[in-house]
Amino acid sequence: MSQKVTFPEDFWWGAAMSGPQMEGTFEKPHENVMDYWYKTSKEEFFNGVGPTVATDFFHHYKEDIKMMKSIGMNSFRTSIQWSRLIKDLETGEPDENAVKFYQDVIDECKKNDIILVLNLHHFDLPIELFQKYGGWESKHVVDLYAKFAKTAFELFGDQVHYWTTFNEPMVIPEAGYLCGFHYPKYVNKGKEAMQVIYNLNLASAKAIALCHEICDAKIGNILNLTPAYPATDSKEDQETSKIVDAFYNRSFLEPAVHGVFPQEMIDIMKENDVLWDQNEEELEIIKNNTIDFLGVNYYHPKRVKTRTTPLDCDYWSPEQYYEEYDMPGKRVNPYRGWEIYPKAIYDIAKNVQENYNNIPWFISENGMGVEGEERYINEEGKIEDDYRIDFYEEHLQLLAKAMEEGSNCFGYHAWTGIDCWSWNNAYKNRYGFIALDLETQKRTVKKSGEWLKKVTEEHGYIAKDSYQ
Ligand code: BGP
Repeated sequence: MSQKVTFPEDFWWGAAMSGPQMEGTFEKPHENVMDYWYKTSKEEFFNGVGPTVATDFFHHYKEDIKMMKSIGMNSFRTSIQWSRLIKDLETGEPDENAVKFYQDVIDECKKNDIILVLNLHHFDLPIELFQKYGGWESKHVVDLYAKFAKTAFELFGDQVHYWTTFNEPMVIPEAGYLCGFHYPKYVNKGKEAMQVIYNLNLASAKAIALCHEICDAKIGNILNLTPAYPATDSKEDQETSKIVDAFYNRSFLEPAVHGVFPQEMIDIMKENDVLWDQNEEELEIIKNNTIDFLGVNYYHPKRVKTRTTPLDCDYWSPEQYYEEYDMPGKRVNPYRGWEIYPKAIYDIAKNVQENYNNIPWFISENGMGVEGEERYINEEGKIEDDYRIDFYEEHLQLLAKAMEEGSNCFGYHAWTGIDCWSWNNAYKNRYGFIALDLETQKRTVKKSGEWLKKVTEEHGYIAKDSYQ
């Protein structure tokens, strides 16, 4: 029997994007780590395409914001690039062109009655701060980030009502220091990764303190929560999944909401002599400056089993406690290689409800990247991305169920509004409600964009199936 899946009338519908993936590098006073990575290793990027032009939001923001509004979005997130806004990285003095650009984006959102969420960091540390100070391993960089945040709040804090300190902070140590996916591409540097986790939490708390002092706005943090499911019911695998959860999820979720770090994580670090450098004053700052709301990026779960073969490296790493479990029969998005498991969205929602004060939260990213979408173009020139609509409907149904049971979710943002550049996949996998022609920069609404409009008008949709 068909069932209507409904959402509150004031629910946020929208999408997330980010400065470094959208704007292009025009007129930026500094390069960020991703710009530098591309400049020095072009061959590592799909078809050699870099962030230089990207989706050219820098020149197209007016039409883009209008177009996003036209497909029903009432809210959207983008990020201010540190490497664009700040001219003098040591003092936090802003760059005039950048102030004008971000002010224009804010004005355009106001004009179109779109709630803007401004994020302060989307993997885009200015490269000089990595080269001079070692990047996020350095507490001086934490203070420079706080200066950047202060400048942003002073400039725009009276006009932007929702801020976030970081996008997926865990990806910085995980992809940059443990797995080697992102610049600086270190592998298994566990001790350094732990210091980065601590410093990012400290930076977030410092920015929250400044936001509350300077503006009348709410501030959150956007975390990629990847529930860690054990391969079997065995006690060992269950314990392993708790350790993985502590290092990869709770390392940011606990301090963000409760102001403290997970005790089992601290115990393991102490046992292995890799505890980060911390002091009482900093821990107080983290304790006293927690988030007002939580953003959750959810793409795929993490399936884990207890490690049976020793990790081949000289460094300590949380990976020595577990191995990825390749579950037979799992659904996978073949273009990105990520498991599709909508039920995790329900599990996340219940976890936030039951263990994190039922804090107001929203899905800040969820989506499906597909390669070669031009094969789905119909006679009218529109991409018929039914697979994406199915993906959203399945996830939303599980979200609605958790909300019916009381989880305090106030919105759903997809990744992404308009196809955008990605960290070394460049434009291989497309995620947008709106297609981008890279040659002409022409934007065309996809079928999923039309679907979104209808969903927002009807505050829900009729489910094709009942997903569990
Ligand atoms: C998230 C990031 C986004 C975006 C998305 C899709 O982790 O916050 O920036 O890129 O993933 O992933 P990808 O672009 O790697 O396919």
